[in-house]
Amino acid sequence: RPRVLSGIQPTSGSFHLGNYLGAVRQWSALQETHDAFYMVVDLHAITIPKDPQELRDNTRLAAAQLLASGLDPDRCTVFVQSHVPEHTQLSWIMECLTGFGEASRMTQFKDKSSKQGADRTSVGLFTYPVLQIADILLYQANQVPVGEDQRQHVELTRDLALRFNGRYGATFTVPEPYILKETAKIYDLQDPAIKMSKSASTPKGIINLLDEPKVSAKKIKSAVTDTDTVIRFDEDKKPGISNLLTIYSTLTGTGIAELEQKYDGKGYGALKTELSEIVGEWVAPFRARTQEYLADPAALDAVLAKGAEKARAVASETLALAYDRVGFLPAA
Ligand code: AQP
Repeated sequence: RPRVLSGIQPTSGSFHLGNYLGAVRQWSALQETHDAFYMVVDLHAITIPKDPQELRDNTRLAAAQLLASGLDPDRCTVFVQSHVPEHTQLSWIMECLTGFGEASRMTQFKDKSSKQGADRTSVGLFTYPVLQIADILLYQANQVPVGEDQRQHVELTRDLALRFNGRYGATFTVPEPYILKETAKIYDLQDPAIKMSKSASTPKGIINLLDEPKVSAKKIKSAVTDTDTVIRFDEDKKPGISNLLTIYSTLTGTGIAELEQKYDGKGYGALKTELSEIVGEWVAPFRARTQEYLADPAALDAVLAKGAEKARAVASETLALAYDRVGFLPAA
């Protein structure tokens, strides 16, 4: 079976709808057809200062949400990045192959560092895409299911895999991004020109899956749309309505054309009210399942320990090969 790998940061508690529709939803589908590895990327999370206890809690919370989203540890490998030291070990080799200029061109780094200012931006935030290269190449992943915002990092991973293979001989699988067009980018409800994001969105613009449904309903009802009244998918002229249609369509499996027909002649209010109900109905079992997994941290930790063991078996083999190719003397 082809292999996939992806990860999510244990940043601030709840996953948001962008994380779920853009990435995690595909992950559970892919576990049926692929040899799938999914991780909570706690090493990436500390590129921005984190309270240690919060990080620990959020790492378990992220793992619980992954399982609640349908990832089945018997059908895929779910683990925590820091449990597999090979990630940082391969990352160093990749740092030595990555140009300073090409790392500087990563738009996510440019955006985040320009907001923080040079002195508050860590070197870790700069090298984060290189750690991501190691994450992917260690598992010889064929595909990387992510949202559009991660495309550039996967492209860099491809460049580096080819560079390593060219210099040292065929070693790494060159991965492809796996990005579904319809859900590649879920937009902020208050500003449909930007992606829904923990760090950039205002609380009103972001739907957190673990929030009370009535909180999310209020946000959906005050989502920014346009002054027209026609419900039609048109990302250029009607980005707000198009975003709501995308969310509605993916959560219910109803085609966009069917939704346009259903809401023909009805106002934006009707769409927003019904979408609020759909989101509320969808999150209820998700929230309950997440709480169940959290209620038994020992069982959750055991799932993660087993996942780390499976992940290390693959990662250590790839790292040993890379160390050998680079010319590191084997430890006697
Ligand atoms: N708005 C989005 N639309 C589609 N996909 C998205 N992803 C994130 N936002 C959207 C995808 O979710 C996966 C996990 O991303 P992450 O670990 O970067 O999660 P995050 O830090 O929670 O994402 P944010 O909110 O975007 O945080 P910031 O802005 O702080 O970096 C990835 O596959 C991502 O593409």
